Amino acid sequence: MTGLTLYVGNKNYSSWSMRPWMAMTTAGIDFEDVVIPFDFAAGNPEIRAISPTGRVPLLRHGDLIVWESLAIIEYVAELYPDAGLWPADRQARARARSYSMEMLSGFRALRGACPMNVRRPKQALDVAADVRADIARIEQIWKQALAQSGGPFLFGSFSAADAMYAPVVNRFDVYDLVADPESVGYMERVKALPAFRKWEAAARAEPWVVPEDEV
Ligand SMILES: N[C@@H](CCC(=O)N[C@@H](CS)C(=O)NCC(=O)O)C(=O)O
Repeated sequence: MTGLTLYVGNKNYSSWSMRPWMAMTTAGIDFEDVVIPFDFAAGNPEIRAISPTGRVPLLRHGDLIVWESLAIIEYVAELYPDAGLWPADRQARARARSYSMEMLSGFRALRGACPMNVRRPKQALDVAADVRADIARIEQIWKQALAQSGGPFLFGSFSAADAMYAPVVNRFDVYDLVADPESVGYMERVKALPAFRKWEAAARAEPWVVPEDEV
């Protein structure tokens, strides 16, 4: 056991939790996975008790706690430098971080209109122009990265950048938002990853329904 515990929210809805979970699982890093469901009406006192922001994901390593999805990924990448969480090439690594930061700080229209909802039956959603603009930028990112690396993932082999976009794969899929064969092909490769399938199976088995996230 590595002594790492990752606290995550509902696997059906918690897109921020999915990111470090996917990165660590796909990199083969052993960790304890603790689900603390959130509840939009009341908040969950269990989350507030452990997290300075009242949010998950949160990583515990001995006395240390690390919060914010990307900070968790960075910490784990430092702990396991050979796990390949970031691309080995410095320029590729810088681009992977730029794309990851774009995800962390942007795409608010898409995130607001189309919450991650793993078990949502696929049904097309009419979306506004600002959501379309977010979708177009993400497809551009994927296209550029795949062209430069040659695929199959954004930087060749699976990296933290793919983990940061994994919840978008669910959104594009269940709200039927993209048709470009390159985007769809990338999404199929992400969806086929054992880690993605494991997260999906756990999400489907959850009893909790968050009405605000059911669009
Ligand atoms: N910027 C944060 C966002 C974390 C976040 O918003 N987490 C949501 C779940 S996806 C949460 O904990 N919500 C708690 C609540 O709504 O009670 C990160 O990247 O980790």
